[in-house]
Amino acid sequence: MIDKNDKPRNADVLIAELQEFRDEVIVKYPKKVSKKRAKSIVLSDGDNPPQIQANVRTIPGIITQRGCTYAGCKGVVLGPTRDIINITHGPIGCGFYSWLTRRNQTKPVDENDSNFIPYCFSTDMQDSNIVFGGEEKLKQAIREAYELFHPKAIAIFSTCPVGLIGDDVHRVARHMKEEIGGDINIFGFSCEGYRGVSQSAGHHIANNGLFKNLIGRDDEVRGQLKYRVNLLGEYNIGGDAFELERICEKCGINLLASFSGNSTVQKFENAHTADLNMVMCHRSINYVAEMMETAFGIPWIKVQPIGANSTAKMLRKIAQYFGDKELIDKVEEVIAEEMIEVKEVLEQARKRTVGKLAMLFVGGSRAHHYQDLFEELGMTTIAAGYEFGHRDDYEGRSVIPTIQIDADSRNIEEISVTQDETRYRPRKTEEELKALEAEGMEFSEYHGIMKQMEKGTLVIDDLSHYEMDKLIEKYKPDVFCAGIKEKFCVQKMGIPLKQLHNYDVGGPYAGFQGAINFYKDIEMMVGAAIWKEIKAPWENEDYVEATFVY
Ligand code: CFM
Repeated sequence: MIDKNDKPRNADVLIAELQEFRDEVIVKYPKKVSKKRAKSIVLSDGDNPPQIQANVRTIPGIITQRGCTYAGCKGVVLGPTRDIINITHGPIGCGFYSWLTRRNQTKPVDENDSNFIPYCFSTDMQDSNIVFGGEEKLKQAIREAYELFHPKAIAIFSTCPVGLIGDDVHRVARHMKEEIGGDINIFGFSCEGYRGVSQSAGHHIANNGLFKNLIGRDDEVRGQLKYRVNLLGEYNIGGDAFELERICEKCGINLLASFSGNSTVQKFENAHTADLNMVMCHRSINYVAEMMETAFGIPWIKVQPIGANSTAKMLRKIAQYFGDKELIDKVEEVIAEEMIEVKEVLEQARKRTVGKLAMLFVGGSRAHHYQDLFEELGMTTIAAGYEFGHRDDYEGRSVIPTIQIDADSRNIEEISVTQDETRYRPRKTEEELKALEAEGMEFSEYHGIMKQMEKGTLVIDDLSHYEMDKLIEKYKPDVFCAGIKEKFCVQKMGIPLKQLHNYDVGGPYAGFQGAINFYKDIEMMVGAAIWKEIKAPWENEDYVEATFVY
């Protein structure tokens, strides 16, 4: 089907064709669908990103990449914390499919440190619970979990049926906190799968819960007093957080908490004693950054430690913020040291990667971040998009005031946060902040994916399976980045697919060592001759036959 040898390689030719492609694809849909999809498929335009339709419902019948609100809350934001028992209140499938598939890792400090990540806790709701209510079963599950493990905290996550039948997980949480007594922290999340249009709603609900139930409960100032930072939106997939912890430690930066890779209850409770919040994944955690700034006075900046140059940039930003010569010098020394191996491996990899094409369709931030790594490899991203990003993740935060709030967004609780009476403490004076801004430092800002993409390249929100097939057929990218749902369909078309959610079996990809890993993995994928040999079953046979195995 795909002849990889006759693919057009000239970027200008490609870009000219992209507009045509967009129209061809849209035309194939029924009229109403076509009208709607047209608003989510746009061409990037340098510094003037066009308006894109995002964070709206997927059209029924379209095969989407998206996940559900429960996945965003339980799987994404709270899942990576090792010492909370996360109980899924619902049918067993919801718990099972969110059990370890994301490859978020953790490292207990010693054998007394709790680690519940390898477990799957579920109330395993049955038909009778749906009919007669599941609250008693949930209470029983909490009692059982407490007796077995004596955790510091238990969180309850609602799945779709819980909302439909009206079980009140918050009431159960209060009841069980009283029953168990002591200082156990028990809290619930109304993160039913259907509550929002995607997992993005779950992030917001999780952020609210983090703020209400965990952040700010422990005021003790621990560890070194200088350079105290948090890293928000880093989930330790494939060990990313371990690499970033290593780099911070080497520079003498005190990373108090990452939200929530390799985290613990205590790290969340104590995070408000930091002097700077760095936001890595804007989509999933910008709410926590905003709330912590309002309540405690901690400024936040967007960082992006995916790619060796981007990691260096992040370190320089931290050093610039603290403005301490000692840190500035140390950071430069570490960058110089780390870059030696980075350059060696990159030079080797580039022999096979320069000029190759990539497409990235993942989540709400990686489709952007990973473009830096491809850039370092000399590859062009000709099409990219998020599954569930909002307009600000595409066009930049400046469009936030113009985003229309629809019924689906209103469904998510907005908590009002005010300045903490005793603990609000501006980390910098107005003048200091202004001086930093004059030097080019940007606070509370994210410019989105589109400004980085080459003019004329395709940006597609909530890519459908049909659109993906067409993109691959026409452009024959050298690597397609997406997730497990796309992986084998794409590979059957003779194109290697890199999972950018769980990294397949790879990682870490963050930081300097992560960049090295990525260069090697991508070099191997785009340089392998085997993909040309792959024939999908339908290319050899008129029809595909299968027999049942049971
Ligand atoms: Fe943020 Fe993530 Fe992502 Fe995300 Fe995700 Fe993920 Fe992702 Mo999968 S929090 S938005 S909801 S960076 S699980 S670690 S890879 S879709 S791009």
